[in-house]
Amino acid sequence: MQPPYTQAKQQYKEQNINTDETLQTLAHTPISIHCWQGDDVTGNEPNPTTGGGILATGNYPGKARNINELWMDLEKVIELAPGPKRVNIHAMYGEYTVDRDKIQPESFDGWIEWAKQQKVKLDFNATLFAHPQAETGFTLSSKDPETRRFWVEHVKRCREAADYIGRKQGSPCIHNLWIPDGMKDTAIDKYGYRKHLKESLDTIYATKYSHIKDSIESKLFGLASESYVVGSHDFYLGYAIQNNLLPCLDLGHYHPTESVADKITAILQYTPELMLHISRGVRWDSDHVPIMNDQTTEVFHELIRSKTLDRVHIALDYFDASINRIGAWVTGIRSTQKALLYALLEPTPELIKLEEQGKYFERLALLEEQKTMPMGAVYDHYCSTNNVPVGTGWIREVQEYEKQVLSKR
Ligand code: RNT
Ligand code: ZN
Repeated sequence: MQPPYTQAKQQYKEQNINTDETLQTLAHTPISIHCWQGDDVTGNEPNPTTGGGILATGNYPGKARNINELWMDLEKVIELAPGPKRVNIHAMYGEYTVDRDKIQPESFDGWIEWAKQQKVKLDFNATLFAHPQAETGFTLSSKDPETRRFWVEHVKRCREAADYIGRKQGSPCIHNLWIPDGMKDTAIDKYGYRKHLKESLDTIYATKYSHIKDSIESKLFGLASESYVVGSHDFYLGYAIQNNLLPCLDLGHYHPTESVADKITAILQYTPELMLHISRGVRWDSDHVPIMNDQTTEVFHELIRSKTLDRVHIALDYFDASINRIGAWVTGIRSTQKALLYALLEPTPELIKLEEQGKYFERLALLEEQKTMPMGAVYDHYCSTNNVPVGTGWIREVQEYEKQVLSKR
């Protein structure tokens, strides 16, 4: 009997798909792993607080209690998922004792050093939540000038730090901005808050840097911003187009039946690049562990079919504190890669031909046939050539790590 990969390769070849080339593309597509799955978005500040629209539910034992444990856990995660990775950090994970409007680029030297050892590049997020100055529910759009000044200054310093990181690592660092601003109940002066937000952004982005790419992330609603979100999709889309920034689309930040996939080729007519936060919305929560479902596969189909993969940055964003955190992390990474691989293994030229000929039954049937093609054998081959556990092997490794390390915390 032929090995499964040889068989799969042959089967895909019959559809004019070269699986080796496909895996090359996968091997050149980095996924930016968020650091905050490891400690339920706690961060590394001296007096951590929670709140500000973000909440990790659950209390599964073994959470990283400090930055060294977080690094150690991330190293395990990096080991268990194949392919190129970046690591996405938040300002609150820096090593500093000052307030957030005073942080310095050097506070991230530890991360830069660690990333170098791990052969990963870093991305960055300003942290405008879990802080006393964010307790009113408003930051950059606040009506209080001092609150606005504080957060504008924080984001300015974050962009400076991200530029420092980008320069040191020789690869642009994406600086993403998400703010929790909004209201639980009916807001009246929606225009006023949005005007403040626009002015704050104008001040922030007036400084140009050459080693960062700026992305801005919208949301539909959040904890305590159920009725009104200042930084809505329309707000940031307009701002991004007008100012040549990257919109950041988080898969959990839209109406459940709204297709994020469909937005991609619409937006890319107007912005050079965009940023994705791969997540999974479940009812009110936007941050469940991503799985390979219609939502994720459709997003990647869209990127492959439109040949825009190189214009889109793939980052992860979820936090589940109710299951083994390393397991949650790795599940999301591997599922994201599988969704991408599934899209890469599609006979797109053939489907386009059928579409142009008006052969819509054939288009639908061919699409459905893809679902039972042997993609698993191709992914397993990718794992084995990357020296990562094949198939379910990684689950046992997570269990072992839990026994040896996590259960002792
Ligand atoms: C919040 C946004 C944002 C955060 C991270 C921690 O709804 O999705 O991206 O999850 O910055
Ligand atoms: Zn997000």
